[in-house]
Amino acid sequence: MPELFGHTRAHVGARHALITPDNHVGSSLPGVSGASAAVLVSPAMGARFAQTLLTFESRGSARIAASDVETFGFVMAGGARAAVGPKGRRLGAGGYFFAPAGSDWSLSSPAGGTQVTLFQKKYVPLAGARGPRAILSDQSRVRGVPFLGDPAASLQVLLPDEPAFDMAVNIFAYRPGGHLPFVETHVMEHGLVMLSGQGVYRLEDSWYPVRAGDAVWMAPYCAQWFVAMGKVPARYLYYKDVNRDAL
Ligand code: UGY
Ligand code: MN
Repeated sequence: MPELFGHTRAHVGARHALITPDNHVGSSLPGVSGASAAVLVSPAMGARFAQTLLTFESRGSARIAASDVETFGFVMAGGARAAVGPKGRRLGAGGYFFAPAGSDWSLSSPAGGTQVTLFQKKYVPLAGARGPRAILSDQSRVRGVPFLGDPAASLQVLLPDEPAFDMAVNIFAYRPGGHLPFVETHVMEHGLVMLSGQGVYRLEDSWYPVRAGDAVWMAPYCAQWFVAMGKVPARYLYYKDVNRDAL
């Protein structure tokens, strides 16, 4: 729903940000053609990762060369062929891929209007461990488990929780009225996009109504809490850095 002129729910602060769909402005990114790329979270605002929304025309593509950056991509709507190094398959809505640092990746032959959320960070290698593997999968293959035993808040963990992986990406699904059990403050950073439904997010000492399409950045130690509101479940996809020492 568009906001009244001159008004926005967006807020960009030093330790958290809310970006709503009416704020998006596309950038042109190397390797991306026939697509708009809205960089919603980035080091330019203080984050240590990037969260980007790609929206493809039917002749669009993304062809990204191998580097020290790792990429997680989640198909929000539509579908496209995804390839990571030599592995490839078509992903529909809910499909996702993980391209480790050192692997090239691509998205091609998209249906017009396909939207893909990317989380990207510089990989932090772990001494003595091999790097993480490429993944092409779908949310429907990942079971949701009650978060800390609460059936009103269910968590799907999309990437393996193994020392090689230094990023986690999960989906949280809340029944109306379901909420995080307590106000979290932790060293891990988050990038988040609301997939469906609505609710209220507490970020530091502010409370924001949020709904599908909204993106949120939470810096390390940003106090955070969520409650789902309304008649339908609320779901969000989120990133966090994991499995590495603080120093
Ligand atoms: O994994 C998490 O830290 C998660 N419980 N945080 C959040 O949903 N804001
Ligand atoms: Mn958290």
